[in-house]
Amino acid sequence: MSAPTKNKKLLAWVAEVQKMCTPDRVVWCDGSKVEYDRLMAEMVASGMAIKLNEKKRPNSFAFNSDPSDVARVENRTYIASLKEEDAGPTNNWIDPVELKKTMTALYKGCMKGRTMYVIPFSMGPIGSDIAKIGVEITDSPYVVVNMQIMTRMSPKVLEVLGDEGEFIPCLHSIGAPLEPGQKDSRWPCAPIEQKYIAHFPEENLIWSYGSGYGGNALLGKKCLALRIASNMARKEGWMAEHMLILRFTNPQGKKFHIAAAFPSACGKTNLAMLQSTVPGWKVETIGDDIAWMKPGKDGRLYAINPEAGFFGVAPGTSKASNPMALESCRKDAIFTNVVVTDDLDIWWEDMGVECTGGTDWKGKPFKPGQKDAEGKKILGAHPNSRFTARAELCPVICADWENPAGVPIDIFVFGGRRTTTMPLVHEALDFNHGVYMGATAASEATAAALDVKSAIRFDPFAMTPFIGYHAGDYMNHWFEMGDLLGDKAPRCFYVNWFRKDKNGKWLWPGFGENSRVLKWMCERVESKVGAKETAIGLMPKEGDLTLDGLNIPAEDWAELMKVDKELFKATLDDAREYLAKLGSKLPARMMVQFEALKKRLG
Ligand code: OXD
Ligand code: MN
Repeated sequence: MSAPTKNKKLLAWVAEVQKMCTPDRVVWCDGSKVEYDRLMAEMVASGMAIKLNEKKRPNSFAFNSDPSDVARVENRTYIASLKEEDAGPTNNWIDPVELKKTMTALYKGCMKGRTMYVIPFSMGPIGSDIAKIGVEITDSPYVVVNMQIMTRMSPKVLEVLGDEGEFIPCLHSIGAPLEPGQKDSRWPCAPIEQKYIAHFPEENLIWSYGSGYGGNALLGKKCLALRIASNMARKEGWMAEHMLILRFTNPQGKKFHIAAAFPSACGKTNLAMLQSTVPGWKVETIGDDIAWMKPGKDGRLYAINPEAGFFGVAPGTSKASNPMALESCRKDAIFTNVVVTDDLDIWWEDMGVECTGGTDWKGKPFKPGQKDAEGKKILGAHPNSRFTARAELCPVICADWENPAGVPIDIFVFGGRRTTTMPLVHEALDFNHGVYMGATAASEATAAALDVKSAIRFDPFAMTPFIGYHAGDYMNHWFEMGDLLGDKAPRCFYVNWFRKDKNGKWLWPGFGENSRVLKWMCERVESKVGAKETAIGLMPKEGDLTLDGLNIPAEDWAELMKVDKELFKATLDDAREYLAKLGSKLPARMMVQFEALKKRLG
């Protein structure tokens, strides 16, 4: 197949990879429907894909991965910067020269018996000055079809790239060469000790080997749009963040744009597609996972969603929790590691619909409610099973979601899952205080991740696994962006939807009702409401956060908004200990904020 580009750098790289990986053939991808249909037909024929019931789930397919290849592998993810101190304590560092040697040995001949696909793609609307072009080379047709949904793939990308343009090379192999006559497995991949998800920040280069799943393999997402982009953003004066973006419009038609960062299991996709319960206020989705933000000519911060689809966690997604996500995958969707029902539709735990039976994610017969020998419920869908859905199918997608100029961000929201201590909402005293709030955002550890000393896990800006450089430098970049934006910087808020009472009952209904909290934030921005100054920040005054129709008893509300200074003080040692791990790169301004908070707590 002749190459559809004259870009010398791209042609040279493709030739070099072809020589190293020795595929049987090379295919340049164009993102077309013909290409999508052909690859799906091939995967159905080989047994890798299951075509779902055309009447129930048009043009949709299900895949089951190998049980060893079901999630991002953080302990096999590397930042191979030239100097170790540039990767910092939150990343796995490895010497780039050594790593290239190891990985080159693995890549040698790794595509034997397979097709090498070349995927030019744009993260962000093609041609937007916030967007970036990447090219992924992969031997996985599953990756190609997912990239068609998650990124912009079209001949226009190569047009914009031109003969001399720059792109981010993303090399991926499942690491499973096929010998002549060898039967392929349904989900070929390499064993864990051969898996590497590697980033070379000085070269803006990504090398991934051995896994075919999610963020390990769809390299536009976490690898490019967060790890490599965060590093580029710092050098170029913009921001690449693990944030959803939404528009909230008030009854007068005034639009507010909110970017929010939450660690996993905090309902990020649900918030991005929230159905407002506040009369006259409307939410529209711009993105559910990643925001790229750049100062505009007017000095405000403009955000785009670099992705074109949602790669959402399936279990728990229901008509009650997120009807808009369900609607987004009503057709043209890919499902990975869910239950395929007897009538060839899909199902997962807490989907809110009945399932009479089917095949579980491991390919075994399944009926909900079955228990294993130890009496534990057998899960039909893997807890990290996913839907890949086109953003344009989301019924509440914002008309401006593909605006190349982006949308101006008014509000940053940080948060985590805390059953105690953190009130429902508080606002930062100023931007630098907001940076401290984001940097010390924490969630309660699950039993499996409980660390001996502390029951809370810090996850600054929900970026721990995605900061492509030293976390101290990253925090400093946040402060510097605040300096640059000055009084045009977004206002910062911290929320906690997960507070419980002494008996373990949720104090806040969450989901659509979270719109009441967002409304208060917007009214703060407009100076329509005042706030009560507390030791930790600014909080709603009596009656400013409307609770009509919620039936929240006064004592529950008081508990939800309580700032227990003693409890807060008890978390300060954990925060100091966490920040100290960043060593000399911890910005001095962070400790200024820490000391000020300590003093306010008395
Ligand atoms: C994701 C993640 O998959 O944050 O979005 O892990
Ligand atoms: Mn994410």
